[in-house]
Amino acid sequence: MANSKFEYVKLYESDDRLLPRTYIVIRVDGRGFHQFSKKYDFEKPNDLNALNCMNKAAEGVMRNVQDVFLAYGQSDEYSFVFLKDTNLFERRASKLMSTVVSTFTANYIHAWSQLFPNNPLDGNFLPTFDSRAVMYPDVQSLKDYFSWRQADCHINNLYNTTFWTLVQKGQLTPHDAQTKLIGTLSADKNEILFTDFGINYNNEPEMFKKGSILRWEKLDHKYPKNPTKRQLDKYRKSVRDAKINILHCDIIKDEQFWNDVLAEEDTAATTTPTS
Ligand code: DGT
Ligand code: MG
Ligand code: MG
Repeated sequence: MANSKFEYVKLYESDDRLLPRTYIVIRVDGRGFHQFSKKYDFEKPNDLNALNCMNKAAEGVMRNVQDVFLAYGQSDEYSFVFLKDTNLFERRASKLMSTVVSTFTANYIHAWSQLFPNNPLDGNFLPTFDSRAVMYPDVQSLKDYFSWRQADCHINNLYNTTFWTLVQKGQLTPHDAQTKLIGTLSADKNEILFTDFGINYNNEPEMFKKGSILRWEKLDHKYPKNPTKRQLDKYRKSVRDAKINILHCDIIKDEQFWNDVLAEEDTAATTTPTS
């Protein structure tokens, strides 16, 4: 109802456009996944199917939300980075966050039915996720953001692996295992695993130690400027068919990884619509 006397209410909508020429990162995180993982009996400390479910959900976001060029996930969280010059939803934070988190949740539930055919979701205990948007002004802060998340993955996984080994193989109570680990450094935990249980932490699965990185194999599906219906259909088909690679590499130290990713981002950015 254009120009009605009610239209003034639109003035109450706040302008939440994120700053131009910054890397927008949206992180989703499972709500109450401590309880959720108990309810659905996840393996401790890592449940392969649960992590794959997160990866599938993230792939759904990459395919359905344009201009996401990189994603990183661990535990119950996933971070998505947009091309620096994206103009999706005019960079409005609420639109970006709500689209990413709802697309992620829908895909998580869809993937669940395939990965857990014998463990269906209970309508009273469904998975939900929160999301936040953060802007990073330059490549260094973007790299540091990912290093922070990967370091978090490493610290938690080493702790959890040692804790659950003490409980499951060492027959300690959770309380005693926790007490034993107070004040220990990484080297001490590696030593406990190796000396007491013959476990070389280095041989643990890479996905558990490093988390998962999703990357387009090639960014050859750039969003067309002011697309016609035909161009849009072609774009959608190319995104549907494009391959997404999943990596479990070290993104803290690997300069080559960042050189490759950012070279691709640069190429794509020059052809991304800005209006
Ligand atoms: P929040 O995020 O404040 O709503 O609370 P939570 O409970 O989601 O806590 P958060 O996000 O800090 O920690 C993630 C929880 O999810 C943590 O308790 C461990 C659990 N979790 C995630 N992945 C796995 C898994 O593969 N296996 C098991 N057993 N637990 C997992
Ligand atoms: Mg959580
Ligand atoms: Mg979390």
